[in-house]
Amino acid sequence: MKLKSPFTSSLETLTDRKFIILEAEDESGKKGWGEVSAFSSPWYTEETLETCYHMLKDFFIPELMDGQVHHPTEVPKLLEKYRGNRMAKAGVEAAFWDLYSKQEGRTLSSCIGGVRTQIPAGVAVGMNRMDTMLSEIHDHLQAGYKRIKIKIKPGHDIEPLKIIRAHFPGLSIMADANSSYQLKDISGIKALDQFDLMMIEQPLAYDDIVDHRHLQKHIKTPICLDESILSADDARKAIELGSCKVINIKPARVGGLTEALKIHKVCKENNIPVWCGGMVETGISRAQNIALASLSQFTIPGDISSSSRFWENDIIEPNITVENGYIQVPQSPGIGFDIDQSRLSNCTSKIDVFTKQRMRK
Ligand code: OSB
Ligand code: MG
Repeated sequence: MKLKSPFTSSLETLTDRKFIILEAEDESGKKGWGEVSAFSSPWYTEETLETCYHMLKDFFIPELMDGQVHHPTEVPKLLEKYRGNRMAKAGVEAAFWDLYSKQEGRTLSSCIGGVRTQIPAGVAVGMNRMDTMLSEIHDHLQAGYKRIKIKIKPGHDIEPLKIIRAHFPGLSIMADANSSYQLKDISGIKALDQFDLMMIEQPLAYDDIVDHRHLQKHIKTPICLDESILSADDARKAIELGSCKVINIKPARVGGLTEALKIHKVCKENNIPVWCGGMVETGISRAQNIALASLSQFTIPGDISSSSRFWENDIIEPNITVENGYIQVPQSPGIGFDIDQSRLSNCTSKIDVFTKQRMRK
């Protein structure tokens, strides 16, 4: 799927997006949908769509076909013996969650303990020319977004934030560094305190928890961890150390909704606010994210925007829309959106079918 316009972070410019879309079907023909939102190259996590395909085809799907899944939380248990590869695991678990909620005739939100009927929308703005960024932010505010996230990196931080803050004095702004700073840049990061940011996301290394603790002691701006929180245990350790004051939860990054729910629980017990991140993904993942963000500890608007933020044509119907800054949590069973089959087949390049029969040796 081609993005409407390129999206640039400290690490990568995305112009096109490929996905693995999973459809899980039960004996009665009910279907559930999931998405693997790994990227084509390993710039955000170590996984790629190719490694995910390999994991799914050669390990995860055969394992699930051999076993019995009565509830989606059993998916991570069955896959536990395979290390890592969280995005591949999250994609297949997502299909089971959608299928399970449809079998139950309930919304995904209610199956996972959601309490909100609408969630506040937020939007991420990539690095760009200053005038482009300003008009983009202006348009997003016009469309009702409550919160803007700006991508930053050393050398592209103070200046853009100064200008943006001057143009939008009361705006809720957060900044995402995607691990582009080092501990020795501490004075540069401290200078960001003047902009009254809601938080700075993942300033230091993608796999660091300890150095963020040192940094947090020296800056006022709350640190939010994204890349370095892969599990509920990571969340517990980061909170215990004081390495962050906020956590971004993305089901894809942590191995699926079950682990995301565990992180939510740890954060709730420790009064750490959370928000739901995004991966420039299709409506299938966005729908799952909406359900997740309906849980009580999601008190901060996440990177959950409308289908039209990145796509001319999303693969779900109806499209996700933002009204007065909010997205309604859908009321129909499962993820609550249908798949636009013709749109999906138009952008599909390859289909594999796995059945119990075929998997039996
Ligand atoms: O770091 O949060 C991130 C997009 C792709 C990969 C990582 C990140 C992002 C975003 C945009 O910041 C989130 C979105 O709107 O989908
Ligand atoms: Mg991030």
